[in-house]
Amino acid sequence: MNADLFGHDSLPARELLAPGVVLLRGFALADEAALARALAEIMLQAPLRHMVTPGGFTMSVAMTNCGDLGWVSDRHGYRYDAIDPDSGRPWPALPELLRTLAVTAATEAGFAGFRPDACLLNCYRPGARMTLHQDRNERDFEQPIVSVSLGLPATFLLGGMTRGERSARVPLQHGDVLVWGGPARLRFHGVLALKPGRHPLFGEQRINLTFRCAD
Ligand code: MD6
Ligand code: FE
Repeated sequence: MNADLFGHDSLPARELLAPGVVLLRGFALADEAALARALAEIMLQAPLRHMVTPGGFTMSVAMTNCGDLGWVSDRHGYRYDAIDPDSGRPWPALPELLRTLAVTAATEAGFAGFRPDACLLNCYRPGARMTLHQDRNERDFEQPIVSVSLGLPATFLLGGMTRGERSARVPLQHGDVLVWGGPARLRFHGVLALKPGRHPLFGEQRINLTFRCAD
């Protein structure tokens, strides 16, 4: 076994899960402390909130955004907006550290030329989950999505092109980065209810960052 390709848990550092879905295990670990500081600052400027779906349900995942555009949901639908509806101000800027991490991960996964202009922060407390969905509010589906997992582990559901298809279960750990694009860009996906636990740096939660090119 090659120690450079395989981590201590013997799983490959880079794995093609499906065409267009690349898991980069531990890719964000080196930046964990700086990421924690950057995220705390963003959440001070734009606090986490539970958005409401167009159908009137309050989401169990708490969210906020940074970047030129932020993803928002309310009774009118899903959209990207330059203004935080809770404050009436622009979203916090995308920190260079986050942009570099996302662009480097995309390139590493075979998606050179990623231009992230939006970063959605998802915060899961125990019991919170994300039902199966497609990400289709972005303008250009040629651009990938880069997803960074921090804190408690979770089970990601990798579905097919239709909602009814069986999903694969992908365990995601602190520091893992999932790059999602090309033929996979419109696949259904979700996250199972978070199990209780405590992470040394992030506490009793999982934070997921999804970097997108929305505009
Ligand atoms: C999450 N992720 O991991 C939710 N979307 O908490 C997503 O919804 C997602 O990981 C598009 C591409 C990658 C993702
Ligand atoms: Fe998604």
